Amino acid sequence: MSNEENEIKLKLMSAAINAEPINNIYIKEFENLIEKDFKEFCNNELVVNSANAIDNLRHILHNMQNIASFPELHSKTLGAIGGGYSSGKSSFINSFITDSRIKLAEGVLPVTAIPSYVVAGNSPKVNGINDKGGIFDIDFKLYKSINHEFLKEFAFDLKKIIRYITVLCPMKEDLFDNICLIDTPGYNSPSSVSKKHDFEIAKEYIKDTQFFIWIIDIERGTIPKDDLKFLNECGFGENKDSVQNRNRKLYVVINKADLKPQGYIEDIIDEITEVLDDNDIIYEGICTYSSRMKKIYNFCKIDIIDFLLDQNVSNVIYGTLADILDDVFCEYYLKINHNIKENEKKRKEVKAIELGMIESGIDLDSEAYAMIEKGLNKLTDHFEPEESTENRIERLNQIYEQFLNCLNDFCDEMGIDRPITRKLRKTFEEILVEKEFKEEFKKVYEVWEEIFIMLEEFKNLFR
Ligand SMILES: Nc1nc2c(ncn2[C@@H]2O[C@H](COP(=O)(O)OP(=O)(O)OP(=O)(O)O)[C@@H](O)[C@H]2O)c(=O)[nH]1
Ligand SMILES: [Mg+2]
Repeated sequence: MSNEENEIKLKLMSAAINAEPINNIYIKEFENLIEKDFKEFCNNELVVNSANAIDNLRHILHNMQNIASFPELHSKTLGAIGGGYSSGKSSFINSFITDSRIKLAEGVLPVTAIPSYVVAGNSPKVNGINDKGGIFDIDFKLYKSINHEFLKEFAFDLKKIIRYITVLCPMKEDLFDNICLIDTPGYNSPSSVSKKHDFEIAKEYIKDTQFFIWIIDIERGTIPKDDLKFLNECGFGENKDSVQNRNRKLYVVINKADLKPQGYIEDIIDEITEVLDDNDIIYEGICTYSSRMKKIYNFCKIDIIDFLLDQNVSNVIYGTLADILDDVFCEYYLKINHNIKENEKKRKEVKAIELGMIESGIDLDSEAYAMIEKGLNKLTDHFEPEESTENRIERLNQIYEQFLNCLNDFCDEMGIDRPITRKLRKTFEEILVEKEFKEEFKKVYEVWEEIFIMLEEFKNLFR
């Protein structure tokens, strides 16, 4: 290694280690609310699995940290690019970047080691975000060479310190002004420790995304079994409920089509479509593409450009985060009410037993009756509320409001749009009614969509 190379590496390492997180009072406040106030609240309310609730609140916090580190991302629709290693994920993104100075690292050996969040912007900029949420500059030239091999030369695992990289660069405008593409490491990189671990990491990347583009190398001749397994685990197959799949859309790209003759390209798209259908994978479209030639060869359903155009709408992040918050506290609201009603029901049942005994003509002065009555009274006490319903709901309202105000203040400071209705806090009843309405609407919409597809197929039959 030359002296110059050594120096570059040292510089990167110290920048990555020393970058301090953005100091944002609302992020600190939100963290404190989780770690102190909410944990205390959970000690009083045991009706809900608090571990899940805390995970969801931390998920909001994590999003707030991401927004603060890279504000250009906050209103974007997130799309992850996934697929086997060397299938051409990074090259696929490169094919849309219009400034030759910026390029994601590509290569035949496993390359992408740290995920990159790529957003369109006129002045190119590459930043690394470390494990504390601190930001540091990365030189364009250096960025091109950050791959598995490069990272191996460090004495420790730099991947654990650099959480992700953000890339601002000129891209095809009409397609990407509202999109952020995430370049992920292959889910099956041969240099990795364990396949299961890779699967889990890759799944984490798609957790917050609205769409997913799956890249297959045309040279594989089909869609590999592991790809199908992965897509299924991500909720695109029959196994829809396994991972939260908030209406995420899937598009499949068969890459490197420039390497094959036209006849082969036509056959392979039919073959892969058939396998996807046989495995009940739900996808919006599939195409054969060459990242090298920047060319679409053929497609099924819609082509990749139209798919990207459909995704290119601004994403209201506030709504997504506020919905998660609502879900956490609505669950408490429902469970507290359920718990109160259940106890009331049990008290009535105990009373009914007592009345039944009296009606049966039991000797009220007998020792047996006295014993049973004592037992029943104890049972009634057991179901007696220790605290009034009003108190419990009031405490719930208070902590919910603290979280919501903190999130609102944070969004205002970051310039994130908030729908006007959210400025007035809704009651839990209103939130629940709204949720029910949304679910009903979704069901009706799905039926309409099915009818529409059937009509299209019917029309095609007579063409
Ligand atoms: N001929 C041809 N080669 C391609 C195309 N796309 C990518 N490649 C090549 O395939 C190899 C892998 O491409 P990458 O973009 O690094 O693949 P990746 O999926 O990002 O790989 P990992 O990050 O290692 O998982 C590189 O050598 C690319 O030059 C294409 O459309 N045509
Ligand atoms: Mg890559």
